[in-house]
Amino acid sequence: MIKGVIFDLDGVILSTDEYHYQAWKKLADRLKIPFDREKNNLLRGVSRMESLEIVLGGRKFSDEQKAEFAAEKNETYRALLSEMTPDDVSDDVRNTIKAVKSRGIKTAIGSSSKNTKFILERVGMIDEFDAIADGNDIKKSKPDPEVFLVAAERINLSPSECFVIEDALAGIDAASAGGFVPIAIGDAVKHPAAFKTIKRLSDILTIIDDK
Ligand code: B16
Ligand code: MG
Repeated sequence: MIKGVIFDLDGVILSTDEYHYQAWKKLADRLKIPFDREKNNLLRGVSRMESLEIVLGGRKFSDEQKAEFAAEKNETYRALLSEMTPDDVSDDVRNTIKAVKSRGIKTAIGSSSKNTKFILERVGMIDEFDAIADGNDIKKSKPDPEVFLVAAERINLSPSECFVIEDALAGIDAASAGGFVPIAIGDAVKHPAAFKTIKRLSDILTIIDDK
């Protein structure tokens, strides 16, 4: 039986994945590096510095320049985030989290983002989950399972008792590697290791009730 649901943040709870895209696109355009939505999909769930390496595509820059590029992207991203309000949370997401909790199931966030708490504060969801594990808690980002293992430990559950909801291929890899039950949404639905694929978050309620 499922006792916990660990939600990814960007691209699952919120559409901040679009802001990541816009911020990387702005940097890539400035550096005259080709960047499109397909390439952006490779950045889902991956840490900021690893994402930068993918954006740069092997072009040579010093570590100092790379640190500046990452800071520049984060500044653009944070400016977009600072415009967010509770209205950015969809009714489907709000109602699903409420319905999961009403079944006595624990909830957690498992995100690679170091901006997780800033985002959750902006949209008024900082107290919504039983636990938050994010990019500040881990050494290795997805596809390593570390962030989900930290989240599961914080809600006192073992991986096999938890769903992990992910929009990233790297996130499904991470969930599988950690022994979680991976549920895919968005770009991740093409991953063959997904236990189930969903179109909208509320679809997990049927899967929970069937399992
Ligand atoms: P930051 P998630 C991930 O969040 C994003 O999918 C990924 O695109 C981003 O590079 C990563 O967080 C780090 O984010 O620069 O804010 O620390 O999908 O795991 O919630
Ligand atoms: Mg994501």
